[in-house]
Amino acid sequence: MVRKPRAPLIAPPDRLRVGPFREDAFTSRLHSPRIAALLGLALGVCFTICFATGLLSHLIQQPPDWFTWPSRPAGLYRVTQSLHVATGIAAIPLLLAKLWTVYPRFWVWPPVKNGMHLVERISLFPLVAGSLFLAFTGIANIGLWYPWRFFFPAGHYWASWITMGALIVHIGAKAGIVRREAFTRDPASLHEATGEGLSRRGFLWVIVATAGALTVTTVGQTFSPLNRLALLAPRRPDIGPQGFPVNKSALSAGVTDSARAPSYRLRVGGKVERELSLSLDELRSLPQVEATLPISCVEGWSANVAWRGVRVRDLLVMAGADEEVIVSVESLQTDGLYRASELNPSHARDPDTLLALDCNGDELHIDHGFPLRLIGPNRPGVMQTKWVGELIAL
Ligand SMILES: Nc1nc2c(c(=O)[nH]1)N[C@H]1C(S)=C(S)[C@@H](COP(=O)(O)O)O[C@H]1N2
Ligand SMILES: [Mo]
Repeated sequence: MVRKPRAPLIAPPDRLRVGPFREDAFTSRLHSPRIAALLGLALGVCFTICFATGLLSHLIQQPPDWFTWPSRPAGLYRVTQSLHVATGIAAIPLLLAKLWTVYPRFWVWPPVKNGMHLVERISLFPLVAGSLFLAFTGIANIGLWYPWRFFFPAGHYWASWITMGALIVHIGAKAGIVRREAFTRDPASLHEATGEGLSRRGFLWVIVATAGALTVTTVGQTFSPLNRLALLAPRRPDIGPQGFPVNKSALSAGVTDSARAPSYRLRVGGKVERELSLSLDELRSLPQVEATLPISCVEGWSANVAWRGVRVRDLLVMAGADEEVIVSVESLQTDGLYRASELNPSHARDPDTLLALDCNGDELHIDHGFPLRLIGPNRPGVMQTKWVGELIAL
């Protein structure tokens, strides 16, 4: 069956066809559907990985009833969050190149062909604005720079849903052209277009090289063989007191006095048979356990550290807490979003979930959480509470 081409909704008068609306207004051969399709594919892959890993991180930090994040494999969060940040960074040059390639389409004539075309064009606004917003807020967060009033995780999270919704509409509208341009055309057609300046193939190489260079100069913040190349990463995982970075110092958390107070006691309370109150000497006289575990910050850096301390599980058994209990780990810090975190039963019972007294062979530095910090396998850095004062069985 041959479909009749649909008539335009309204036919705009030809005398409006001036400036960028002229037929030959954009001459570069780089504004090509084939480049747009290839970049679109690469962006689709980056966005999907970035969205899935970001969603996962959100679920881990704010678990709904149906979601439980296990404590094993110990390094899984480190991998998913590194992927989130790396794909987000690689998407930026791809996105800018794609916008440049397709922006002449903004002036297509007639501006609206039919209802579907209108929906597709409207969906470009949340797609482009959302992508730019996510890229900007993500990069700013990596640099701990918050030039806005909203709460970063919430804004970044909701923008990602809007962007992905618009992306699905966009993919629906463009699947045919991508199939044709990226898969069924002869690769030699990249040579086809004549004209001056950069070739299409050269343009694609520049973009791939830029995305690659950005990845290589940032991923060393989590992938140690590339440490020395992490020129653009704000954190080097091997630099900081005791050989690894600090996200929040004791001074800025306002705990310098309470953490050093001789009257310091770890309290274990809530739904327990016996409340405990343990001095540092008493904690040191309990069985000490060693574990090498990463700090995996949501901002993409991670560092492996050798920890030593008391098992949370042992303390819960001493206090007579239920096996299935959720434990709130509370800091001496009196305010701040990250002053407490929860251990689900999988994490609370894990033999490597510790309240650490030492790291890399020495007593904890105060910026790493002296006198006592939580460290457990497969947890985001924000949930590795420092300066722990209390465990509360909920
Ligand atoms: N009490 C408290 N603990 C905290 C934080 C905090 O702000 N307050 N920041 C967390 C974050 S975001 C990270 S990445 C890790 C970093 O630990 P480090 O400073 O020892 O590397 O500590 C976590 N523990
Ligand atoms: Mo963090």
